[in-house]
Amino acid sequence: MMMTIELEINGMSCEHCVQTVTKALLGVAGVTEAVVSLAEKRATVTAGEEVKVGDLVAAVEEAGYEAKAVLTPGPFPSADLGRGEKGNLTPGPSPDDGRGEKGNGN
Ligand SMILES: [Cu+2]
Repeated sequence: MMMTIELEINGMSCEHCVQTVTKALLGVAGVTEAVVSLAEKRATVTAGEEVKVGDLVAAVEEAGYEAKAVLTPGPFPSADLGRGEKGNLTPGPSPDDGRGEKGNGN
């Protein structure tokens, strides 16, 4: 089974750096895909479950860049979804509010 690992990459300044980091990531055994974004300082790596985040970080650092695992809480179907969506907040009062739930103890 494949998993997706997100890394924050620091130190990249041009497309060449992107290539270098991409190659470094692809050089890790078990990695099938590595998409590196210069603008976002982000690497999205698709790899087998046996691949450790530490291995990826080490590979990037060996190539001369800084890498840091980006923790994604819970299942994240697509990182593109819900990004910069407007109207995602619920400003209205929720029906459960104002019931005087607190102050029930003591
Ligand atoms: Cu460069």
